[in-house]
Amino acid sequence: MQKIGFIGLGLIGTPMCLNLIKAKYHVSVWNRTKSKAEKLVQAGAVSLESPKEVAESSEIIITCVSDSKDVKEVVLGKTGVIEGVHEGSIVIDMSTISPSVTREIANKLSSVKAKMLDAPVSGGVNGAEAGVLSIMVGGDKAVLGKVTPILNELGSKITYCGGNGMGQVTKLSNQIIGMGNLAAMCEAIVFASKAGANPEALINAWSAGAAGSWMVDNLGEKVFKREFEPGFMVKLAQKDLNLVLDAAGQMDVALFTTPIVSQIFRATQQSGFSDEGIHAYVKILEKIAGLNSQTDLS
Ligand code: NA7
Repeated sequence: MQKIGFIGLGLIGTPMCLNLIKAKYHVSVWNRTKSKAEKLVQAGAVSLESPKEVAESSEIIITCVSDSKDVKEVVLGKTGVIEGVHEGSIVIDMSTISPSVTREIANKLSSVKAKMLDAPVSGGVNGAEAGVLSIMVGGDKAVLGKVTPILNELGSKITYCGGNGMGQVTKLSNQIIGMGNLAAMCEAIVFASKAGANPEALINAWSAGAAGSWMVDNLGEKVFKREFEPGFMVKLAQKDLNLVLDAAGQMDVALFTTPIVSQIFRATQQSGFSDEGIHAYVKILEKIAGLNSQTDLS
């Protein structure tokens, strides 16, 4: 079985990495905050001292860190992946970052004969734990063929989207829809709650009709139960919408809903909810509407 290196053991990276260990792959790991690697070591991974070491001892290197600059740092930095790769190494970046930065990193890796796929994911922590993520892949299709068995351990839907950067373009467009959906659901919750609607009736009715969505099914009830632990954090949603707006600006594409949603996420962040789940977005709307708390569903 191929040797896999995993870099970035955050909320999403950790369960993904655990699934690879469970699938009996030989996995080495590196995380900036070393203590987060302990859980993986207990499960059978080997913890190494740098992304370079991980690349030296692996055929496939997966990165799952926060933003464009962070992927650049772990891949192209002084003790980065690029210093340890060998001919034929495959780097799979599963972070959500800028399409243009992705292409820049892929070009640098190809100059040392390593291949890169961008493979951002959708589905949150629950999807990562259950191994049912939607994985959007950019890069060489033949390279994807070589790592498909690995991606099958992480996701239930793998979509080939085109050359390098197109996985990221697909993911960013996914975020336009997803965060727009979340924003609409939060507005609907505040509107109906202020009118005195029953939370359970709302969720039942919405999910069965045209308003049904992943957001309604997964986060609607959490809003009513006031459960804001993150599956996907406010600060990362804000990061993704900034990536969307940057890329749209580069292409001169006018977007109308996304900038408003982004500003409300910024207000959510500035109000101290940066590390909460994305549905904390509702708290800003509740405040503006003079609505302090929702009825508990239970
Ligand atoms: P988290 O839980 O915020 O985790 C982020 C991870 O990225 C975590 O392991 C961080 O290390 C690591 N990180 C961030 N910046 C760096 C730099 N500069 N160098 C090394 N490591 C870094 O995010 P998620 O797991 O939810 O999401 C990860 C990506 O998938 C992100 O692009 C999402 O949009 C999708 P730390 O533990 O803080 O030392």
